[in-house]
Amino acid sequence: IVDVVALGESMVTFRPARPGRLADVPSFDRGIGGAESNVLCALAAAGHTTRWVSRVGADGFGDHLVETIARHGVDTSAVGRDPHRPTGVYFRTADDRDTDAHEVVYYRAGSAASAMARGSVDEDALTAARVLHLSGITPALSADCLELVRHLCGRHRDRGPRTPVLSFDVNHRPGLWKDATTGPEILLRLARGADLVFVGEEEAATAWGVTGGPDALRAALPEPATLVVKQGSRGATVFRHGEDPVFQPALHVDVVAPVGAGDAFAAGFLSATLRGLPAARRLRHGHLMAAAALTDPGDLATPPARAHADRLAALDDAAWE
Ligand code: KDG
Repeated sequence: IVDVVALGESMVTFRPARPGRLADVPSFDRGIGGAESNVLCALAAAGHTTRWVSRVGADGFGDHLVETIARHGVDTSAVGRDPHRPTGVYFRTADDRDTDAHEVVYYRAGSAASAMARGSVDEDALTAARVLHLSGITPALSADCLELVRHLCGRHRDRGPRTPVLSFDVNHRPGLWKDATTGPEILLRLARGADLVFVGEEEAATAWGVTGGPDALRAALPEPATLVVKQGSRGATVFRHGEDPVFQPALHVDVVAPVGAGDAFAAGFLSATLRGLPAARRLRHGHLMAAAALTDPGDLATPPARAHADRLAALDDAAWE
């Protein structure tokens, strides 16, 4: 079995070669994106065994995704090819710190991955792992994807505690849900059934109207054995059953592009969890991976190697305040 398996859609991404409105930019740099494969690539860089389960089109973009993700050290043998549907792609503005002007345009409706369903993905490949990582993006892709995610969570729960551990990043993408209420309700129910949940404070306020900080979020989500509340540039708090919450400040960096930072954070936290490190170290490894992503323009940054991350995580508190 591998350390972490993840199911999700990945896309070829096109980022304008210079800042400005999509309407004005004539050329784009190609990259890859996809929350779950981003997590796996960062985990592979940290020395973990990983597997990506997905579907792509039988086209050049599908080839590029599979080849690139495999080159990061992720097992892609359970990725299916769909001869009838394309690989998803998306475009976004280069400077997404200006949120008013930020544009994200998806071409993923009807994609190969959006047709993932029970029967078209290898379920054995999804369960032979220590951790199964899912995100709230997949259930937004189609009714079949929603049913598949519900099935994986349900099947998982029937088995009692719990192999693989079910890790769930809420990843609320309002633009992917048909209306403003269904998505958040589904995400809340899925999060309640997971063992380990990642959610952003702002994300929770937008999706669920939960304000009032990490304690209020824990009150709204008491079920997961581990709840990680990301508090933007301030830091993150982890709640674990039977233990006091632990807050850990984030590193201060000059943000180039926030996209992919949540995925990187999840990878760092999962890596340190798999290694049995204490809660504060798990958060620090999350912050270190996130810092690498925040200072890189693409969706997928090169994370620090494990030994390097360990040295940085071991710096004393003064370096982290
Ligand atoms: O988490 C970063 C992702 O948003 C990006 O890589 C693309 O998975 C993606 C999505 O669906 O938004």
